[in-house]
Amino acid sequence: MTLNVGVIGVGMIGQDHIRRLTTVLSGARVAAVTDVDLDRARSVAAGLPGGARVHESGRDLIGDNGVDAVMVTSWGETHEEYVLAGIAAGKQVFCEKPLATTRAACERIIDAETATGRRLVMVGFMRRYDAGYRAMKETIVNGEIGLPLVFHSAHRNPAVPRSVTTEGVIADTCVHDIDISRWLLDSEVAAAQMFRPRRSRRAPDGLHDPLLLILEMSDGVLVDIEAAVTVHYGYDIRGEVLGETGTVALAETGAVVVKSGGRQAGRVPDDWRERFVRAYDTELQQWVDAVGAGTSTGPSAWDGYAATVVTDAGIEALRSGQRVAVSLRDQPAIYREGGTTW
Ligand code: NAI
Ligand code: ISE
Repeated sequence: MTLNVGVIGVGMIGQDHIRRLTTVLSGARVAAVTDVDLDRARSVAAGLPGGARVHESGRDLIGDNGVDAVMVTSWGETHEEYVLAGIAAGKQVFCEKPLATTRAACERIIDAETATGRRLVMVGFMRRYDAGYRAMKETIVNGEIGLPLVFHSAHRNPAVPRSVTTEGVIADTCVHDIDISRWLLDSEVAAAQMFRPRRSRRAPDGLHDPLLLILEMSDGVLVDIEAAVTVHYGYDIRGEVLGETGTVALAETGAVVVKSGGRQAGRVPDDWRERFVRAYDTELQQWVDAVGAGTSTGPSAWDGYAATVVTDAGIEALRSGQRVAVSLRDQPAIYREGGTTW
């Protein structure tokens, strides 16, 4: 059976996911699209083999009987409305990060999903499907480096639009490092602190870049997250866990290393699309397969909630200059039973 997917928001990642659903993955097709920019939605639909229905709103798309499952790839502030509407319609929803932009919004989603008694939401934390991060996790779980002590995570983007704010970097960029910290270390965040290193002269007005976010995990592990979004040289994701008896780090990602003229060089990816291309493919194939089989998989609404609670704490720490304690509500049973990717 082919899964008919409806896509809300056909900007950069929406179009990239539509490409993979249409030409890379198996078991799904894009049946309908919508966007506040209707011309963009029409043009994307026209480019699909056999076309796709264009809806005037996300709610219309969710109500379309020919849409089996919903993909939310619109701006973060709009996610809550569509995820709640998808849950109300009893449809499986793949929501790009962040699940929602506030703790309260994420809690409303958790309440709505919990009331159905089953998981309907998967959040797009694709790093969990990256071969490098999976090998890191396996190394830690196998005990090869002893207990983890410190995790260094660097998240570097070449450039960002002028509209991006310092707080936006925490909510939109650091959220990936926060999720991967919880997943790799298998523990929750207990407190957050923010530091502002010397500001890059290349940062646009109003943006403090880079930032340093320090997380205290509940088992005492410390995480330092360097977010730098104007590095110019490429998209560079780095990670190393120091353990009691060893260390495990992400390898460089280029296919080859060129040695010439006394120097060696390798490719630095342009952006997240290139760096995580396989991770996005795997993430979405697993979603399609799970939905087709009537089950759920992957990062849950609980994971989305936990990450947003920490980004909220990071933003508060940035404003106050203080250490901010983090606490989560009790975890509902549906998030403790099966359906995980590890
Ligand atoms: P974008 O600005 O390129 O595309 C967003 C699209 O959503 C635009 O076409 C916009 O017109 C549309 N839109 C906005 N509000 C809408 C609404 N209420 N209803 C329908 N359409 C609406 O943004 P981008 O970069 O594609 O990001 C979209 C989402 O995906 C964000 O939540 C972002 O954080 C996430 N994202 C995740 C990535 C990942 O690595 N997992 C990478 C890039 C983005
Ligand atoms: C973007 O929204 C993403 O999610 C990318 O993975 C991240 O690297 C980038 O900083 C965000 O703006």
